[in-house]
Amino acid sequence: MKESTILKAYELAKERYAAIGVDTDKAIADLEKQQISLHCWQTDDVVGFERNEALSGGIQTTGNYPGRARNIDEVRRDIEFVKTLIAGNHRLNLHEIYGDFGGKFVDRNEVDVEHFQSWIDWARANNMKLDFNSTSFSHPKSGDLTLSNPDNGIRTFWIEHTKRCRRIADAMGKAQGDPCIMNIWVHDGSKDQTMYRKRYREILAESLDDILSEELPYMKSCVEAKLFGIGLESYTVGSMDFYEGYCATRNVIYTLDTGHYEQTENVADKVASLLLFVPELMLHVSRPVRWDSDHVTIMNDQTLDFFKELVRADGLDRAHVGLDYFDASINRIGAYIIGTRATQKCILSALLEPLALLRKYEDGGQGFERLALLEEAKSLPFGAVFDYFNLKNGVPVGEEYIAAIQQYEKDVTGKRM
Ligand code: RNT
Ligand code: ZN
Repeated sequence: MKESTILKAYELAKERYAAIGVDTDKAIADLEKQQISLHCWQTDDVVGFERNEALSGGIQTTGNYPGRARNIDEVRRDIEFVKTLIAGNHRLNLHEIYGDFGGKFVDRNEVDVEHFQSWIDWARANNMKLDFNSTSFSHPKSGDLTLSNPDNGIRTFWIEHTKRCRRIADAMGKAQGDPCIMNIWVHDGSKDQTMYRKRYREILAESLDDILSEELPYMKSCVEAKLFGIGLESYTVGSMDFYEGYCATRNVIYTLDTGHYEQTENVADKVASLLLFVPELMLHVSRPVRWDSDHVTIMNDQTLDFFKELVRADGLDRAHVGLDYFDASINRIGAYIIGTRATQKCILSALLEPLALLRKYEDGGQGFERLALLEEAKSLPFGAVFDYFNLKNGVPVGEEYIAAIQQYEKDVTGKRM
């Protein structure tokens, strides 16, 4: 697209938004500051470098589009490419199974900072900060229960793993001069009815208390709630109620994955409640289709509403934005870009909401005016602002990135057999 056209369109959009009290330049500046934690696992279908085996443990990737990253160099190369197509400076979210194990088998209870040193160096060289995740799925000891397992041997194994992961996250945070956010998600649950709903939750709380008792100044821990996992449909130990209570009583960050709730539930509505009782949120922006399917994030009503609620609750500063989806049925790099840019679009849309005027109407009891402005705001020239944001940051505007990804497929991912 011609630069002058984008600039012209932006000038008109700026004027249009200003008329309802919205400063587009400020919205763009705020969006530029917003880091998104890119989930490394979209590059390789959540396989990692530990066993090179398909994913198991409550989650599943579907599709076999060619071009999966098969090793650490390919993951890094893909992320470096992804960065060239997204405006702003983002983070990389690693899972423990993505360690640099140097061809050796390193079990989960043996993992150490040394296995992530090359990631720390790579991140510094690429001007990226790291976030981290313990990995309790895809392992012979995963079974149905990890941190909530009554079997002491298995439970201790996973406690040790998670404690080690926290120390690795701390080393990452120290090296990057910015806290590394470490997420704990365990798939623990039951396929069929259990007579021990309370017991497993008690054990999980005990395990987490033990894990989180170690003071580590350069990292922050968060725990992820979920509705159910595949093969564990009847009961999830770490349900939403469990983690809400846990986070509120222990002052721990709550991980809100947008795919982890009932399909008819209004996930956006949770933001303003959670923010009253938990210190911060870690977001896993995803797209459930009929279930927690981890489809590529798009700019749909759910995601738009979600970020609007976050901005309305003044919560953007208290939320760590991360992505969590894994689509193996289309070009994986394309999936990455679509989801990241869609997330940015939703954040921008939230930042461009004429909130002051909407609230003025609400305060004045002017329900018609509020609804009318909400409706009109939907067709404001949002796209012109997003195009300008990308142009300003030197990345492809609009659909231009399709060609760039096709080229990368020709040169790189398409050659992976
Ligand atoms: C699973 C959780 C979890 C994982 C990643 C790979 O339902 O959403 O966040 O997707 O840790
Ligand atoms: Zn998630």
